[in-house]
Formats: sequence, structure tokens, C-alpha cells
Amino acid sequence: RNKERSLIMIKPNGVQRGLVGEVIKRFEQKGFKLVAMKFTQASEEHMKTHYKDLEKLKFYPGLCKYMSSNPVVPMVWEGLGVVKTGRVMLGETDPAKSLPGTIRGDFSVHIGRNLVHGSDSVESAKKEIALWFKDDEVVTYTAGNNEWIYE
Ligand code: DAT
Ligand code: MG
Repeated sequence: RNKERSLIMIKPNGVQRGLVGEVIKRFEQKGFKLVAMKFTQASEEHMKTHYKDLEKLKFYPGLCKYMSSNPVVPMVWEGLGVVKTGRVMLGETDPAKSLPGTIRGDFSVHIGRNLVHGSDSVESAKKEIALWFKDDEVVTYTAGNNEWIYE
């Protein structure tokens, strides 16, 4: 219980704009638990796999090229309802529809540069986590603040 996981990834523009700490801060302050993180530049092939569901869409080639053009910060966050709540914290896919207070609403303008990725279901989270992290790169530990976050 409370072990749901989501892949949250800071995109190349989040890294370049110095917003890595800001994104991490929001998930930390919410009370979610960081269980994996890396700083890496992915290959275009890797991004094509990550976004496989979108392969028929016109922006897919440009999206995969962009996402592999510079470093990204993929992370695994754990906690009660983290997939759904993580998406709420991100905002809508289109930053113009994202409310202030959300990450995309506060820090981005264009749909193709919306700063951060978040898994859209528990099932896709499992697939994405397996794509970005080896089993032993996801760390099991007890968070010291656990009893202050869950009843
Ligand atoms: P989300 O990232 O909110 O899950 P998605 O899975 O539908 O959105 O699309 C993946 C990414 O592709 C999205 O974060 C930004 C980009 N994208 C989506 N729709 C786009 C569009 N119409 N034009 C350009 N890029 C788009
Ligand atoms: Mg998506």
C-alpha cells in the first residue's frame, strides 16, 4: 500500500532552464518518495520506444529528436495515487490549458516544450520505469517522514 509508482521526467528544456530543483522540490514537498533518479542523454531510439504509443502522430519524429537532443532527468516517485496526482501537479499537456500552480502552468508556454513528462496510468508507469531503470536502480528504503504523511 502507498507503493504506487510513476515515471516523472524533466525534459531537455527543464534541464537547460535550471528547473530540475523546482520540479523535484514540488514532488518532495507534496510528500511523495523519490526511489530512483538519473541524469542522462537518451538516444533517439530510446525516445521512440518511450513514446511508441504516439508513433502515428505527426509530431512524433520531432518529439523523439527533441527529447534525445540534450540531457533529461528521469525519476521514479512513489506514493498513494502518485500517477494521477502527479499528472495533476504537471497540468495539462498544453501549457495554455494548465492552471497556475501546476508545473506546466507556472513554467511553460508551448505544447512541444511543456517541461516535464508524467506517466498517464499505473500500467504505462510500469512499462516506462522498466524502460528507464534496471530493477536494482530503483531503491527500496524507509522514508523518515512516512508516519507524518500517511495515517
Ligand atoms: P503528455 O505528456 O501530457 O502525456 P502526450 O502523451 O499526449 O502528452 O504527448 C507526449 C508529448 O508530446 C507531450 O508532452 C508534448 C508532445 N505533444 C503532444 N501533443 C503535441 C502537439 N499537438 N504538438 C506538438 N507536441 C505535442
Ligand atoms: Mg503521455
